[in-house]
Amino acid sequence: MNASCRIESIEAVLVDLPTIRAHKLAMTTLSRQTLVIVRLTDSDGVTGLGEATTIGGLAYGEQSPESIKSAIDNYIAPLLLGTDATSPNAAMQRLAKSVQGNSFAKSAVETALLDAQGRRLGLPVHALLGGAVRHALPVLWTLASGDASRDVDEALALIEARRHRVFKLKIGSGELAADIAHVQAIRRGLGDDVMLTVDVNQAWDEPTAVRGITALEAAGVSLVEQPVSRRNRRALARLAARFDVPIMADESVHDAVDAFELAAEGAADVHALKISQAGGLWPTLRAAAVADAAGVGLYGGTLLEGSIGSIAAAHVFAACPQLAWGTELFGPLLLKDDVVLERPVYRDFHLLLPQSPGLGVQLDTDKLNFYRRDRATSSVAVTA
Ligand code: MUC
Ligand code: MG
Repeated sequence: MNASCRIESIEAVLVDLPTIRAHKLAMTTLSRQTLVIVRLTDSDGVTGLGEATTIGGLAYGEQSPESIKSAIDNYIAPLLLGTDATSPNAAMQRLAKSVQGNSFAKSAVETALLDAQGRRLGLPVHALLGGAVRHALPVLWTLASGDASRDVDEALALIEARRHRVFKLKIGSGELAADIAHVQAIRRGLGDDVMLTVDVNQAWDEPTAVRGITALEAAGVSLVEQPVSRRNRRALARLAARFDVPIMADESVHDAVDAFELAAEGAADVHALKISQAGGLWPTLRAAAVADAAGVGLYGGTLLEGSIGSIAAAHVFAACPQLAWGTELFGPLLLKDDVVLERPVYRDFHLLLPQSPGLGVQLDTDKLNFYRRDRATSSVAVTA
């Protein structure tokens, strides 16, 4: 190993991509997604890619695409430039001392460090994480067009194409009765044998959640995700104790400390793992280990990342000993286009894990230049 290999540059680029249809969640409706693409170059000429996304600017979480880029440009890159490129752990330790929070930016940078190190060593990222225990990940699809009959048609076509056979419904944006009617209509359209889950994205208070989950159980829903505010762990625990249907924490569980506290309080039956919420690939594995120790089921979550971020998460989820609830790594399929040469492969209801060095994803620089936000701004300025 060349001990003098240094990090030479870190660039964060905002990319705006259209979605294939509007995607309606409790807190926002998306018709485009912004990727923060990180490109890192080392002194031996090796490059690494990373990505962070969120949903709807500041609608989903406390970090926006713009603040992720700003944290990388102004704080993270200056701390890492000139330091050893061959130890992602040492680099992340350096950041842990001087950058509080900013888990999304840290995740994108750790991904780029691991991608570069994998390319350097000729190993896929999952090998750097200790090795894959599965090479294909089950992937569900989120029905969120906002229209139940369109959702049913979409689901039937995806089952027929053998792309997805489990569907997550996004509810919580409207009145409870309308949300329940929506779930029941989709259940009727798809029949009793199709597995349905719901994500409330924190929209309910506890009494509404009690009424809502009672009705969802009757509709044969298999999993209820984040029914109440992420901060209301006690309510989550009461709901998990009260109902048979498993309750999943998503916004409530970011890292290993959250996983520990939730597990200690018996607050959820299942934890969603998200690389951005955890602050990287290794932190995701640490949160997974806590859940494993507590006997909590695991689910591979998404923040609707494109190909780079989704494949980074896939390497981690492939390395988790337990992944009882599969994944939702469908982000690339929701985007009309992406900034990579070859998009991830989905086959027989699964995402296939790349086996080539690093992430196994190559940047398409023409597409990056076409979709980057600063390019769009300057061309508007020229035509104005
Ligand atoms: C979330 O809240 O889990 C995951 C799937 C989807 O449609 O939205 C995301 C975020
Ligand atoms: Mg969720």
